[in-house]
Parts: sequence; structure tokens; C-alpha cells
Amino acid sequence: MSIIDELQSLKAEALASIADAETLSQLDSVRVTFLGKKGSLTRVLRGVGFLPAEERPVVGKISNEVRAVLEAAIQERQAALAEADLAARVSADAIDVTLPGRKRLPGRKHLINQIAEEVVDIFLGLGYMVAEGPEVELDHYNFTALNHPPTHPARSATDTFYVRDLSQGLDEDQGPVTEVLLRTHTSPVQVRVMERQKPPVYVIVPGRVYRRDIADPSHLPQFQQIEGLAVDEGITFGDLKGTLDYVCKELFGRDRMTRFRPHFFPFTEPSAEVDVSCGICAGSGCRFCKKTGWLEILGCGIVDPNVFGYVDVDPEVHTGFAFGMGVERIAALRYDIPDLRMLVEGDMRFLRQF
Ligand code: 2U9
Repeated sequence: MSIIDELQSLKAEALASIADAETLSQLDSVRVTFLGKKGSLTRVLRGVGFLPAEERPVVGKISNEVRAVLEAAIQERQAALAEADLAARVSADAIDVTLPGRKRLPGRKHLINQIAEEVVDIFLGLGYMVAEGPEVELDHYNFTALNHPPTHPARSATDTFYVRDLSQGLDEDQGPVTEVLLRTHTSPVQVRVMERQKPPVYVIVPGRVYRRDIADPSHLPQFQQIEGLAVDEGITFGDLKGTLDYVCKELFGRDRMTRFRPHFFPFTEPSAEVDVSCGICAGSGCRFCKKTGWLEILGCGIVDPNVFGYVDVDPEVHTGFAFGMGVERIAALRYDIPDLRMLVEGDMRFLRQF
């Protein structure tokens, strides 16, 4: 094959490879293969030296033409590939400006917190102050100072979460630790208030409490309580009844009645449970109130003199009443929620503003 034929077939082969190149880097290796210093064209032109002198300019001219054609073809293909590459990237990154924007969903206070605030506000209106305290408590404030005898069942490790300091590692020999616990009621806060403040004391205490209960429709191992305490000279059970009857009417409606049933609590004597008349049947008995006409909503009593002994208040001079309610239970009664667990399962319908 003559050099000229070789040049023509090299040109045809190179043009085909250029057309086949699908990426810029493939195209560059085609360029190196055919036009590079050690490429095919250079190799063919090495034979020029053996040609008769008169043929050399002709071959030289043709080889320059081949080089020019190939360089032009490469440039053209390069432009086409770069354009296709850009188009692909643009379409991959494309933003569809016609899509609707992301909605920011407004939230609202959870029902539990709404009701807790509502109850607190009613007592603020009666002149009570609000107090808060630690959720990790000492046995002294949670039980002893609240007149629980050492053997009281609520003190057992099956009823109360006890806390251990594991910062020094888990020591298996460490016996049961009974000094530190998760408070089972907010009453220890009232004890702390009375330690600091001499009567008159009118205080309302909202907060989270913990009990080792298995969650079921009417129990939660963690729930919110609101407790209150009034200590003054000459406080009577009549003051307790008047206050709680007013609060129930504020919470459930002016037409509702209350009744007080005798009960027992270690920290109050006498003690009572308070029922509010059923809002569905107005007291005549229905399924909602289990045919009783009444719904149990809180506990209360006259502060036991023993409790005053722990905080240096003289029971001969001062008397007091106290009460407590579970906020989830109030929410369930007011809004006919059949299972307390529904309130704490993260259901967004309790948090979304519609
Ligand atoms: C002091 C003295 C007395 C707080 C009280 C109750 C009655 C009561 C329960 C209601 C439902 C707890 O959430 S519940 O399970 N509470 O019935 N609590 S009297 O008595 C006190 C508090 C503090 C110094």
C-alpha cells in the first residue's frame, strides 16, 4: 500500500473513531491515537524519507490536509459533545418552578398543656402563686415529709422509679438505693415551698410525675399533675369545698355540680375524692359516667398535722387544705378521649393548627 493510500485509510479510520467517540475523554484519546507525537499519522510520515524526492511534497501536502481535516472534525465533535454534556447537566439539575412550595405547618399547644395552663390561670385568678421543683427528688420530700410510713406500698420499687448514680460504673454489690427517686406527685414542691415561706401560703404546682404503672386506658407511667396547697389561719373544709366547687364550674361549666366522697391519703386528714356531675346526662346516669351520674376528677383533704411538723408550721395556729388532679384525666373527661395513651402517642392532630 502506498503512503498516500495509507494516509487515506488512516483518515477514514480516524473520522469513524471521532464520530464514535461518546465522551470528551474518549475523543481526546482518539486525538492522541491518530495525531499525537507517537500517533498513527507520525508513524506513516516516517516513511516519507524513503520516497523519491519529487514525491515528497505531494505526500507532505496530503498529510497536512489529513491533519487539518481530522483536527477540524475533532473540534466539531468536541463542541457537539460539550453542548450535549451541558444540556444533560442542566436537565438533571432543573428546578421545576411550577411546583407548589413546601407548606410550613403551624403548630399549637398540646391539649395537655392547654388544660394545665387553664387550671393554673383559674388559680392565679384566686391569688395563688405558681411553684415548680425537681422531677428527680429525695425520698424525704416525696414520702417522709408527706407522712408516708416506712412500709407504705407506694415506696416499693415496684411502684416508684428509684435513681442510681452510675457515673462510677455499675456496681452489682450496690444495694437498693432508696434516697433518690423520680417524684410520684408534685407534693414535694409544696413541702419545699413551706420550708422557705411562712404562712399564708397559697400555691399551685403543675408538673410531670412518674409511677411504675403499665400504660393502659386509664394509667400512664408518666403524666402531668396539678396540685395545690392553701395554708393560713382558720382554713376549714368549707374553704376547700367552696374553692374546688368554683374551680370545677370554671373548668367544666357553671351548670355542673360537685360531690365529696370520703377517701384516704397519707398527707391529708380528713381526705376526699371529688366528683363532678356528668356533662352528658346531667347526673341521671348514662354510659359515659357508668350509670353513676358522676365523674371522678380530683382528690383533696385537710393537711395532716404531721406534715406541718416536718416544715415547722404550728398546726395549732395554721391549718390548710390540699388537692391534686391528673391533667390527662381532666383532658380525657372534657373531650371524651377513651384512652389516656392517645394523648402521648405523638398524634399530630393534637399539635397541628387546622
Ligand atoms: C402537701 C400536703 C398535702 C396533695 C393532694 C391529692 C389529694 C390527690 C391525686 C389526684 C389524681 C394524684 O394525679 S393523681 O393520681 N392527688 O388526690 N393530692 S391531696 O396533698 C398535699 C400536697 C402537699 C404539703
